Amino acid sequence: MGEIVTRRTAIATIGGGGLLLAGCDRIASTKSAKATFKGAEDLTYRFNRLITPRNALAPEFSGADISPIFRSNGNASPNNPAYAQLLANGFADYRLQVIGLVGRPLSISLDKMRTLPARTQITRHDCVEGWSAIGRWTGVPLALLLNAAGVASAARYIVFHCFDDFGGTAYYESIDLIDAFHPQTILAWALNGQILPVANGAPLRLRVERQLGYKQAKYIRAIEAVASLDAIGAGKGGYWEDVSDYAWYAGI
Ligand SMILES: Nc1nc2c(c(=O)[nH]1)N[C@H]1C(S)=C(S)[C@@H](COP(=O)(O)O)O[C@H]1N2
Ligand SMILES: [Mo]
Repeated sequence: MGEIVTRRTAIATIGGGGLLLAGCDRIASTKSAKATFKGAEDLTYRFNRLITPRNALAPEFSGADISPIFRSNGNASPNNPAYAQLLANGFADYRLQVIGLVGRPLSISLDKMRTLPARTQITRHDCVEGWSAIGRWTGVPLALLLNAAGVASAARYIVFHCFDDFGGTAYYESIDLIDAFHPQTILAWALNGQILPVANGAPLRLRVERQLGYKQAKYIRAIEAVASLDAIGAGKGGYWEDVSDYAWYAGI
């Protein structure tokens, strides 16, 4: 039962978001049409929240279901000197920054991340471009880091700042606190039992399993707790949301 409801919601979400707009550029370019789509997206988001329990889990699969190859999409190798330097040294000098509206900002090495309690999950990744892959992810629950940092009560979103860029604009994404504290939301450092490859987001990438592929930020440099998304990029909360009107809440 629950699965059917979830699928229907996914279709509604995609229809109200990026794919529909991609097919309707002319209509969407008028201001009022954009406002209507935005309204529909907000409604879909609220509807999803109404019918899906706060901590509903995304489906998990068995080892036999793992895709032989987990393809890479978007940037596959950040074109950034700071990243290249970190990579050349096996990320020994990498520090994940946890900043913004937190009581105790954190700066955590990859070695430290690998000693923290980890969660492993086999899940399906769905990209809006029309492909899916099942992979086994291991990483640190984001909730653990956020609790260690002490998220301030004014915070409403968690923003992910990435090393890679498109035409000079660094990739960024954001999620709300419900997804940030969801048990399957992890900062993955391994894929299919191997150290996370560069093509899939080394050294750390987000897995937020109830949303589409573009929300799964790779090459994470910093995590920032914020009260509003207004000052992040153009204000819609993510790179593709800002440049292509993709839905901010990409529920599946
Ligand atoms: N930093 C960063 N994160 C990113 C992207 C990107 O280009 N840069 N692409 C997104 C898209 S559209 C998808 S489908 C997935 C692809 O993840 P993969 O390369 O592991 O398949 O990462 C998402 N996160
Ligand atoms: Mo994607």
